[in-house]
Amino acid sequence: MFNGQLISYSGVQPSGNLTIGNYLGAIKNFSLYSEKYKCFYCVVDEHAITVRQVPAELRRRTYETLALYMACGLDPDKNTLYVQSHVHEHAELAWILNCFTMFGELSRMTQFKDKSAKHSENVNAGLFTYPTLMASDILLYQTDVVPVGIDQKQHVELCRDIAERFNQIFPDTFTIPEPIMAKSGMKIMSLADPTKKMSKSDENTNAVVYILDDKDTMIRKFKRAVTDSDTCVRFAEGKDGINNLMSIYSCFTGKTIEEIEREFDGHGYGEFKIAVGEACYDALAPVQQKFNEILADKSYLEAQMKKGAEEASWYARRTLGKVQKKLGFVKI
Ligand code: ATP
Ligand code: LTN
Repeated sequence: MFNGQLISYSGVQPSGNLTIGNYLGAIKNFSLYSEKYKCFYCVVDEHAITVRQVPAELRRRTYETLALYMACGLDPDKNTLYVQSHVHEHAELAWILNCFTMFGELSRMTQFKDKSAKHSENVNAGLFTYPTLMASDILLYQTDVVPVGIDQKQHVELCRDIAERFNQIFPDTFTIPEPIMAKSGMKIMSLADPTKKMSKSDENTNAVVYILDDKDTMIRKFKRAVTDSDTCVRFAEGKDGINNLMSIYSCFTGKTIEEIEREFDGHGYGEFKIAVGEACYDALAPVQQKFNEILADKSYLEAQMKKGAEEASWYARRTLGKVQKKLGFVKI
């Protein structure tokens, strides 16, 4: 809450091409809050460098992620859309929060365990303290709700713990945020291994459907999706692959699982997979078209980036100033 206004905040890393997991689990839901909340959606480039990035690609993806926010329906006049490194308060508050976060808490984070196993040659301190930078993002804006996929729930809960700890010592500093997750779509699974989350940094590009994939590519990937030896399209325990495809189809068409089971009664997996690919493309084609238009106008994007950073800075400065004062930092 900021000046009586409810706040929604979230971020996406420009660490790869965005997937339908990012879309269904996060970005698609961002615009649901535009009317009732003051919304901040950030391209978190500082988070992305916890894993090595090629500079030119990071730069390109930062523009692309911002363009994709807009193409997915986030109006820059109604939402504050900006890039994390343009607002230096994020890194400053993160340092302070590091001093209120326990080593044991960070050690328990699943994402840290997964990413340090995946990047064993580069287990850097930033990867370890990643959740305090995320807490800083959220707390700087006195956020009420954080729309995320389920994999980020643990980080938002840690953010709540840090904020409560800080508030106990220095009362009324931070709003305590709530993670909110889409009912379906909060965890889209890999097409190659449906027990694993679909992830934009997966090296197997066949496991992942990107928002910007063309129609043939989408259909080809769904056709190759790992399923089971059953032939009947029904949602059941142990049928991870088919369950995942049914969830994706449900998210893109708005149909319930029961409706989907009825629709494909007597039809095989092959037919169903093609229908999933077509529904996915039909829903994303307008996003792709808008994305290409926005990305073509770099000066427009840069102007929006600047405007977003100025808006965000105003809020961030206020919270950081309050925190510094409470801590006893001398103001000059
Ligand atoms: P990386 O592979 O680089 O870790 P990622 O694909 O996990 O990236 P993030 O930038 O970390 O994506 O996540 C952005 C948002 O998308 C977060 O809210 C996250 O919870 C959500 N998200 C990511 N993957 C999925 C998924 N497979 N299903 C649902 N939501 C997802
Ligand atoms: N950690 C998140 C991205 C992220 C975020 C945030 C999400 C960074 N800062 C603030 C919500 C709120 C991720 O890896 N998906």
